[in-house]
Amino acid sequence: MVDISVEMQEKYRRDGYIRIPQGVDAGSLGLLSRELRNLMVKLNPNSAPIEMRSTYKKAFTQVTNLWQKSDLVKTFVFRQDLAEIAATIMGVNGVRLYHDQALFKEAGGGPTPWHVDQVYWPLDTRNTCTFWIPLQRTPWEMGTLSFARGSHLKNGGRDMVISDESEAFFSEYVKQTGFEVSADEFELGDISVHAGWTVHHAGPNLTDQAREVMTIIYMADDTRLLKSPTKTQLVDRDAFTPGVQPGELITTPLNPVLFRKN
Ligand SMILES: O=C(O)CCC(=O)C(=O)O
Repeated sequence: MVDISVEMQEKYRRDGYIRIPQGVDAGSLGLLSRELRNLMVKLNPNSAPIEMRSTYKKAFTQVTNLWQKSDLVKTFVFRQDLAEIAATIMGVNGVRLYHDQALFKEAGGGPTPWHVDQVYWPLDTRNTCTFWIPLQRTPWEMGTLSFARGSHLKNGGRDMVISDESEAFFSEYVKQTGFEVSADEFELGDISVHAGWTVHHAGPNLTDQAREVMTIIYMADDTRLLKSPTKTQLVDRDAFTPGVQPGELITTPLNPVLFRKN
């Protein structure tokens, strides 16, 4: 595992996000990229031309739990070194997989509206994080992520799903609250990590090349299902933690432990 200093751990917990330079060997991303492209051609749910799509579907093509479709993807998603980084920066004993997803923002793709991820997740913990792993060098104009620094520690907008309304609400909220907004660019091998409640967005893809990203979403290994999940969260429950009842520990075969300290 790459070295994650105490300063990096503190920064993640204070800011709600961190970029890990060269967190993964660029070599393994080449093979992953080729595999994901093939899978995305087969599984792409966005058949409509971009101008006919909703704001959500203009932002990216999303396919989840690709580890179940390919051994190569499974080997990547189950990497213990990445899971150990997740446990280290969150300061937990171990992590389970919540799910993976590929997020491809095609050439000319729209912005990803400001939002928080955890509004969708029926998870009774603050210890969740997304590893956002670009599969090419990703400059600002391809649609990088930006984060509102420290927003995971405040409660604004926690009932808003990704939409034109979330974009309008959070743009104003970020300005009014005075959050600093990050603007990192990514070399191949860099990893972005953000917490489930961190307010973030991504720009449009202004280039003529797709912005390909693989994500892995981790949760602390002792995570329970919320006692009163919302309707939106129940959709995620059925997809990613099937059969788990409110208040129960999440231990389904879709949520294996990927790292645990001895
Ligand atoms: O890749 C994007 O455009 C958005 C990604 C995102 O919001 C996330 O991974 O939480």
